[in-house]
Amino acid sequence: MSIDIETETVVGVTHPLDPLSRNEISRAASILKDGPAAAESFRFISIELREPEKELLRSGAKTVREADAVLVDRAEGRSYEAIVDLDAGIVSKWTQLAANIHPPFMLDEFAEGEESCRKNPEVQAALAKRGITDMGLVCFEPWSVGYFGEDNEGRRLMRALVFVRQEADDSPYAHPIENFIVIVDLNSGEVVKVEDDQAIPVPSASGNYLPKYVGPARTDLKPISITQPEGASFNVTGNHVQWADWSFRVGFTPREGLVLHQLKFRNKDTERPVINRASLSEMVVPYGDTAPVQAKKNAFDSGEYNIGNMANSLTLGCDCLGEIKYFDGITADSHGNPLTIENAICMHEEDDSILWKHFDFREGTTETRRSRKLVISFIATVANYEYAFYWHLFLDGSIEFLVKATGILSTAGQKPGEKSPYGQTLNNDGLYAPIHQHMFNVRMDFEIDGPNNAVYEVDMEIPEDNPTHTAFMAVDRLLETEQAAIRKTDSSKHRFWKIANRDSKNIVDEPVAYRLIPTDGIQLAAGDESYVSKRAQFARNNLWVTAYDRTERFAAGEFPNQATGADDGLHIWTQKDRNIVDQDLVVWYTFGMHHVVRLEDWPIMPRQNIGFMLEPHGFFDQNPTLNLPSNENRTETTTTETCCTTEK
Ligand code: ABN
Ligand code: CU
Repeated sequence: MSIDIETETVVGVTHPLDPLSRNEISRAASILKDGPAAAESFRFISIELREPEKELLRSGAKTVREADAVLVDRAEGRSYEAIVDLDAGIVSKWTQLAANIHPPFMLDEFAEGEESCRKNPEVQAALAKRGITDMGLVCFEPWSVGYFGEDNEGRRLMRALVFVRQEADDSPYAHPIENFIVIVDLNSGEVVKVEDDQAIPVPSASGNYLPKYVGPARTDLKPISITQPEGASFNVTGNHVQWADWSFRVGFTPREGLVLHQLKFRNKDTERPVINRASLSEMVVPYGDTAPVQAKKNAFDSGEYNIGNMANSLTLGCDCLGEIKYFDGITADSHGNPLTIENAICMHEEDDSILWKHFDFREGTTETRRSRKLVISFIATVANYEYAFYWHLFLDGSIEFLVKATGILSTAGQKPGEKSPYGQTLNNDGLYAPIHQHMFNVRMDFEIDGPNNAVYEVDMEIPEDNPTHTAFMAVDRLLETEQAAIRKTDSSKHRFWKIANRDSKNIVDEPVAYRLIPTDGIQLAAGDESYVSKRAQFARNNLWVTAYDRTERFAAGEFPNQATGADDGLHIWTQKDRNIVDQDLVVWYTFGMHHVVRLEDWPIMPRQNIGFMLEPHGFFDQNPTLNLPSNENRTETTTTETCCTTEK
């Protein structure tokens, strides 16, 4: 047996849940090119691991390495799904998708689409009429055309928003060319339409944030250095991580970015399953402005653009601080070549202030224990915005999913002197940023002490018999079917949801459980009749629970790009109204940020935190962290006292 120093895996041994290696991606592509995708016109949207069936994995039986691939034949404009058996070297399934199905953008198409616009004579002439002639400074932002009731004749289309920089590293978002849109056929590269409506002077005031524009940096902040003289407390073997009582496997897909598999917590020498698989399943960013260009802005950053493909290579000291373990993200370009996003995932420990404390005022003694969290994260740039996604695992069994939204507002132009009621005017030069929402859905295949779980809604209730007028209590209500489990947050009832295993009881004979604290539990503001709401029905409600089906992966469906929303997604699957009591079930939580823009969000937005918590709720028999040392952070002490224990 030999160990690869770089990856710490046993050479030649791959866990069935490990993402495809570069070699496996190349092999999948060449098997397809030698088979049904031989024509030069085929492009690869994605090539990723086809995860083995859960039951097969659980049984310990040998699994086959398989790839799921999505392709488009640019010549005929049709898309295909393929399964490639990498062990046998064959294409085991090849399916032509319906003509109205349009897979996400490929990475290469961002640049290709922009180039198609830039070199088009009609675009050049229309911009020249607006006084814009230096095409090198014009930015065509490659948004999807979305769906607004039109017949696009089966074409995959890009709807470019247009901005113009004043010099190469100027921020384009300060200078929108309002009422100017270019529609491009992504397959042919043809400019299909130039929408050149009422010209508004392009705002010219700068929106730059680079040091060379904003001047010298302040010098009063002293360095904070994070040191872990004995190294980090995690052990990593390949993609398997063990930290404190937690263990899990790290995954990465083009669509979701970071995936956590087989998350378990060791308790009294038993590895207890908590979540089998957790990931971002979809996003939508709808804008509330009715202005012609703005009303069609609604980005499904996962399903339209494959947010994992847009993951950044992270940098020590900037994106992550401390003793870091990085994982690469491996994906494919449009020709099926493997593409490594180096250091796409960062993992490190962070101090987290106190975990618990008590000062015994009678005895004059104090016990304090510090909290720390394991942070596993990735950051994606989706044109103007950055989204940093963090899973936080805490010593007491709590889990947090946190999104930090930063980057640059998607802006619009108005006549100088006017103030759109649909956004925040940002300067006196015609620039504003429309109101919008950032809606996220996280899919969690729970497995609390085993696959069969149930979900309760817990509300505060005031009993009728309330002689003291002080009564309130928490009342559990079992959610029995998929329809009954389509729920909204209700802060007036202090609502939360509990995922329980009714066959596994705690010390007081109650089902062990985790609770989902529905913070940031907002809903879609766009009306139900709007196209975006029909496509993003997952965001009309906060909680959805489905009976496990491996084909139900993404909240807005497998292929939401240009989709109507009538065929796929949570709202369709839950029409089956399956039983979800003591079943293998999946919990989907929708949360978000209602972004009423403020001046401070310009020219670059200080991060806004959005997320939710999962906390053990009777999962343990008592606080599981009594065994924490009191002196772990002591540096030097001259007394016999440790810093977190003071005895009389
Ligand atoms: N945020 C919408 C988007 C994503 C990728 C590329 C262009 C636009
Ligand atoms: Cu925003």
